[in-house]
Formats: sequence, C-alpha cells, structure tokens
Amino acid sequence: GQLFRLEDYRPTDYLIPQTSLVFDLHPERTIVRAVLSVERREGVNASQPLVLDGDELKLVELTVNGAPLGDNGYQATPERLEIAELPEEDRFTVEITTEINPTTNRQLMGLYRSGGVYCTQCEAEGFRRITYFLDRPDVLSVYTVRIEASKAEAPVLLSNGNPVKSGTLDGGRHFAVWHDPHPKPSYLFALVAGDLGFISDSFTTRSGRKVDLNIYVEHGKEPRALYAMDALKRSMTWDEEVFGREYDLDVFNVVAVSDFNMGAMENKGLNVFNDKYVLADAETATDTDYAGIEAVIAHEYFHNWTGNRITCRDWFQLCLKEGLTVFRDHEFSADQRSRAVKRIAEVKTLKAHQFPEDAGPLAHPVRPRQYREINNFYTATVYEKGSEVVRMIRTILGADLFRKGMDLYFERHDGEAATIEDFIKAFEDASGQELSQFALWYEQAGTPNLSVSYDYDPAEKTFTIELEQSLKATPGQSRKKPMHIPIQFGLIGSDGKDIIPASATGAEVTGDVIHLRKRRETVRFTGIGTRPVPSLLRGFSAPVTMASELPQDDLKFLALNDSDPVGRWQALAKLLSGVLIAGVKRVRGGKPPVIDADIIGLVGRIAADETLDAAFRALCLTLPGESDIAREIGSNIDPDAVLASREALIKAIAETHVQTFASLYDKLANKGAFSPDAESAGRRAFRNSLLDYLSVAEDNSSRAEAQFHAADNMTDRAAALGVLVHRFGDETSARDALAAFEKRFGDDPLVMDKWFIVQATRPGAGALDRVRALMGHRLFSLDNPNRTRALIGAFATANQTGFNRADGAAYNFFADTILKIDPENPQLAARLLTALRSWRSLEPVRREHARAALARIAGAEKLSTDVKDIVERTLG
Ligand code: BAL
Ligand code: ZN
Repeated sequence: GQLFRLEDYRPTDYLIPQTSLVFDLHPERTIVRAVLSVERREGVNASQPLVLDGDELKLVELTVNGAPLGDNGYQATPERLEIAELPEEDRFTVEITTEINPTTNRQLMGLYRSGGVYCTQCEAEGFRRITYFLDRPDVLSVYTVRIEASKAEAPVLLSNGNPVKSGTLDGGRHFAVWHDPHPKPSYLFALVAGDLGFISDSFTTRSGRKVDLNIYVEHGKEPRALYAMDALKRSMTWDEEVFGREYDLDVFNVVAVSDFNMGAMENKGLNVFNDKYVLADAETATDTDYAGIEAVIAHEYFHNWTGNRITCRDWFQLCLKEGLTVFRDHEFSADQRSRAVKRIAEVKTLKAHQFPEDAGPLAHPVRPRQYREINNFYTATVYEKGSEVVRMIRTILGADLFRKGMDLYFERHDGEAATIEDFIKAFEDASGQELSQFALWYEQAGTPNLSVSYDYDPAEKTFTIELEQSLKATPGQSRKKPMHIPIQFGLIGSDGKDIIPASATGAEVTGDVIHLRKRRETVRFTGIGTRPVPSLLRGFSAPVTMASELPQDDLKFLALNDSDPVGRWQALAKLLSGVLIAGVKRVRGGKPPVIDADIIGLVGRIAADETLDAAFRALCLTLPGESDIAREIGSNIDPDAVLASREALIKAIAETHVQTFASLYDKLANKGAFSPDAESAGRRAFRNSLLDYLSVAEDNSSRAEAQFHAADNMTDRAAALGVLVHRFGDETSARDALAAFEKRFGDDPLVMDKWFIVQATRPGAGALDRVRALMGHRLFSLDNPNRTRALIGAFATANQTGFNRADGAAYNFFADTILKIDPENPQLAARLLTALRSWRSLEPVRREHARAALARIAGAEKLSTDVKDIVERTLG
C-alpha cells in the first residue's frame, strides 16, 4: 500500500461547493447520478485535470457542462476518474452516473444492505464506493439527495439534513428529497432506506428551534429504543449547558442496523448506529450496555459540533474530532453518573487498551504522521489518549480558560476543516499561555513513565518530591523530548486531611497541580509539620505510568484515606498488582502464592464501608485483570501462571470475607422494578462481584444458579451465567443455564452475543474447541461484525489462557479465521488481528508460536491493505 504522509498535505486544485445525488435503489443494481458543481481554485491552470477517487466503481455515463467527453477527455478505472477535458471557465458542472451493488458489498463500506435495509458508511473513505469524488475531509459541499426506491421494500427514505419533499412514482416506487444546508465532507454523507419501525420525540433548543427526533429500528424493537431517545435528549441539553452548543437542523435521525463495523457514525443529521448501541431494555441489556448506549448516543451527537461543524483538514488530524469528542462524552457521562466511578472506569479502559498499544509494535502518536491504511488508525491512542490530552489541557488551564478556548475554537473554525495546530492556538490565545511543549503529547508516541522519590525533613519542615520522566523509543521515534506533564497531587496528614503547604519551590506548582516540564525536577514544599503521605496523579491527571518508592504502608493509608476516590483506587490497585505479580513469580517457581493478610483485610474493609458508593466498592473488589497483570510484568509472560496467581488471591479474599460478603449479598438484593440509573447499576455491579467471590468460597454453583433463574434483568442474569460457565462450566448447572438462555433469547442475535462471549472467555485450553464448535451455531456468521467480535474477538482479547495455549493451536486457528474474514471485510479482519500486538511479551515458546502464525498471515496471497499493514507493523 501507498504511504501517506502529513508533510505531503496540499489543498485540492478543485472544490465542489454543491453536490446533488439521485439514487435509484435496487438490491443488486443501484444507479447513482451525481451532479457536481465544480470550482477551480484561483491560480490553478485549466489544463490541470480533475482527479476523482473511486473504489470498485463502474462508470455508466459522464458529462461536463451537459456534454459528453471524447475518448481522450477522461480516463476511468474502478479506482479513479481523471477528467482532462475541462472548460476554461472556473465553474462548471460534472455529471457522473455510476452503478453499484449494495447486496454484494460485504465490506460494509459505501452503500450496502443490512438485514434488507440499505445503509451507508462513508468514513473514512467509503463515499468513493458510491460515486467518483474528491473523497477527502477538506472538500466541503452542500448536498441535495433524491432517493427512489420500491415502496414495499423501503417505505422509509432518509438522508442528511432536512426533508424537502416526497411522493409516489410509477411501478410501486416512491421518492424523497433531502437537503443539508451545512457544507460537509463526503465522509459525513449518509443514506438509509428500508422497512423500519421508529419512535419519535422532539427537543426545543434554547433559542427556540423545535427539532424532530426519530430513532429507526427493526419492527417490533421500538420499545427498546426509548432509553437511547432519553439519552439523546439529555445529550442535547448538556451540550447547550456545558459547551454552549445548539443543534442546527429541523430533524435528528438515528438508525440502528445490525451489520456495522464501528460502534456508530455521526453523519450530519442522520446518525447510523450499530444496533448494540441503541437497543436496550431490562430483559435484554446489561447495565454496561445501558452505559454504552448513553455514551455512544452522546458521542455521535456531540460530533455535530466537534467533527461536523468543524471537521478535520486531513485524516492525520483524526484526533481533532475523536479525542475531543471522547472527552466530551466522558464529561457527559460523568455528569449523568458518579464522576469518580466514571473516571476510574476510563482509566481502566485506557490502561487495558491504549497502554498496550503504546507499548507495542503498533504504537503511534495521537496525531500520526504517516499511514498506509487510515482505517487502522481508529485506535485507542487516537480516541482514548486523544481524550486524555484534551483533559490535560483543561487541567493545565483550569475549567474557565478551557471553556474560553473551546468557545474561541468554535468561533474561529466553524464551517472549516481544521488542524491540531488550530485547536492548540485557540487555547493559547484564550489563555495567554504557551502550549508548544504541551503539544508534544500529539507528536510523541509511547506512555511516559514517572519515577518519583520523596524526602521529609522534620527539622526544616520540608517535604521534597523528586520527579523524573522517561519515554521509551517507539516505532519511528528513537529519541524523545521531555513533555509537559500535569500532576495533580495532595499531601495528606495523619488525620486524612490535605495539608496546605506554605510555599513550593522548584518545579512550577499551580493550585493542586505540579507542572513537570524537564526530564528531572524537584519540588520542595515548606511549612509541613509532620511527614505527609503524598497522593500523586490524583484523578489520573496524565496518561503515564508511575514508579513511586512509596512504602506499602503509605499505599495502604492512601487506599483508605485519600480524599480523591481515584487516588484511593490507584493505591489499592497498586497493592493488589504487587501481590499478584509476586504470586506469578512463586507459581512459576512451583510454589503457592503468599498473600499479605493486611491487603485482604483492606479489601474487606472497603467492601463493608457503607459510606462508599456501591459502584466504587465494586471497582475495588474487581482485581486487576489477567492482561493488566501481564502488562505490568511486561515480558516473558506465562498466562497460566498469571491466572493461577489471580485465582489464588480471589480465593484468599473470598474465604476470609465469606460471611461479610454473604450478608452484603443478601442485603443488596433488588427491590422494586428495574431501573438502569447509576446508583442501581452500582448496586448490581457490587452484588455481582460478591456473587463471584461467594461462589468461590462456597465452592458450589447453587447461589449463581438461583440468581440466574430468579433474575428479572439481564445484568444479574448475565453475571450469574458468567459465574456458572467460568467456574462450574462442566457441571449440569452451567449447561442448563446456557440451554435456558439459548431457549429464551435464541431468536435475538444481539442478546445471544452475550452467550457467545461467556463461552469464548471461559478460561483454559479447552476454550479453543468450544469456540470452533460455536462457529457452527446457526446464529453465528463471520459476515456479521458483532457475532465475529463476540466469539472470535472475545476469545482472542479476553481469554488469556485459552487464546495463548502453550501449543499455539489457538494462534493457528486465529490466523485461519483472519484469512477467512479478510477477503470479505478487511477492516474487521485487521481490527481483530491487533489482538496479537503484544506477542513479543510472551514467554519464548508461545512467542515463537505467535510469530509463526503472524508470519503465515503475512505470507498469504492477496492480503487486504488493512491486514497487510497491521501484520507487517506487528512483526516489525
Ligand atoms: N467517526 C467514527 C465513529 C465515531 O467515532 O463516532
Ligand atoms: Zn467519534
């Protein structure tokens, strides 16, 4: 594949201020007529050809200013249309007719059919699969779209913007015309046509615009869209209140489809969603599903300003819209739920997905400088680390200047395709602060590490913190510069209260933030009467790892006393990781793990502390996962030893606290009707983590079995099923529960994904055979991304012992599966393949098996550019 580089950016010679599209929809033979009003940029010679992008296109007809061209006037291939014979005048019309086949489009890019519904996905480069175009984000156009289709097949006809007119045609067909007054890049184009049910509501913006809201779903699923509608209205209100952003069209439509590569897509006025992020009710969705729906509905809605009104100049700037919009949806969820719990969940996600990416062969800057396949850069780094970078800007500037900077950004760049430089400049100008060193966060890949040491001088009453930052080499970046790292902190006295220092010298301190800018810096606080316990990186103020020489007793103190719940959780996680890592060593030496009774006691104290949120207690009871432990160990990983160490700690905690946990479990039983609110969800999460411990301590499945059969909601049912299958998988109780689940939900593939996942993630070498067998299940299909992610994706990413079988059999199976998916859906195949990105940190035998499987993929004939790019970078 071609290498695209940021420094090669240059604007187009031509612009397309207006685009009119007519779709004559037929399942296998859809005709698209595009009328483009083209403008030559000033200074560009008329001899410059107009070169348009295509992908698997069939050109039917082409005219310029209404006249056909001579044979030498243009050149058309499925990938490119070059028009050389152009008028002298600077404005002209190009009319292009193409033919496409939505039914055979299994890439799910461009126009395709999902469950009989026509839908589109154009980001990043899908529009060129519909018609020839300047398919890049800096070419903004006003679209008018006419859709014609069979009335029986597609009674609902939708596109971006506002509806203009609709009517009946001959032959059982009908049409609708949509107009979107806001100029937009082609990646935001959307069309949906099909036989869909819907729910409607409305929202009046604060300036009085009444907006019709509709969510379209499969017939019969309408009630399951009510929560998404509620989340949409809350998002609209929140963006007005917190960012001052109002909606700008008369309608906002959301459509749920069942075949979708991404979570959802922010097309202007017509968001298309993976049905997983729309459909929910107590019966079928877990609390995690509800939270996911709330977050994704908000995320796509927030893109209307951060992404659509202000879009990206080029795909290198993807984080400009994604990192920022993730930050916005995080803040939204924090305001709707518990801020601390939400923040801890974000940190867990970042560490689980982004840290390993940053530490491995696929590491890249938040704003990459080069790519071969842009689809492979919709990554945790661009999204999650991109969000952390925006969060740090707010931490550095404070909430007021941050808002001022955002306002300036909107004011300056509305209607434009902008860059990261534009974004940073808005904050610099609004605050008067210089952010050039800070901007390295966009340029340098890898997770910085902080080494911290402390010194208390009782005679001088000073407390000194020495900080050192380091950043390892990443692909293409061997030498790194020191970054500006904002470290939120507190100094805690023995009474648990924060001590306010008299003064600070050394590194700059503003409020509760230490600004580390050099490689090594010291901060000395004066007026500190007794030795404090420092809490660093409160709120997880920077996406870094920290090696602190804090003694165990101080960590225990922090776990119980830090006024920042994120700090408490971080201290506890550190203690637990220490125990788990020591356990892994002992297991590998053939000895049983030794577990510090103090830490077991600590977990019990937190669990029993009624002053704490149930959701927070649930997070504290959830031990670092197997991949977290592996990540912290870093090299020579034996996943079986990791599992053994973790299981030993679970058992020790469970056996010590069985009585407390049992009484809490009983006390937390559901009362009244199901509600998905954060507090109820927290209670369920806590109770379900207790269930797992209790099942271990009691060493039988009856508690989980009872919960499974009595559950009145999916959260409790799925949690009980997880305990049954993972802990008692060979017993009748587990088999019965799986059968009962299948009987009840067997006609609902989205719900059955949970059934696939729970089996794919059952630990141990036996998982591979079960996954193989499940591929033959009548509901399973490699054509459907959700099914594939549920079975193959969950197996590869969330079953450390099953996937990393010592004999390498699962890697081989995985390679075969990737090669099967690739010709149909390269984007999905490439994404799944990233599961092998940490192969170098495995112990030598597994490492060699994984390498061989990767090499086999790399050597296959006819790889997509997507998979080729990932496999080559992964092998390094
Ligand atoms: N733009 C792709 C889907 C999303 O991030 O919203
Ligand atoms: Zn997004």
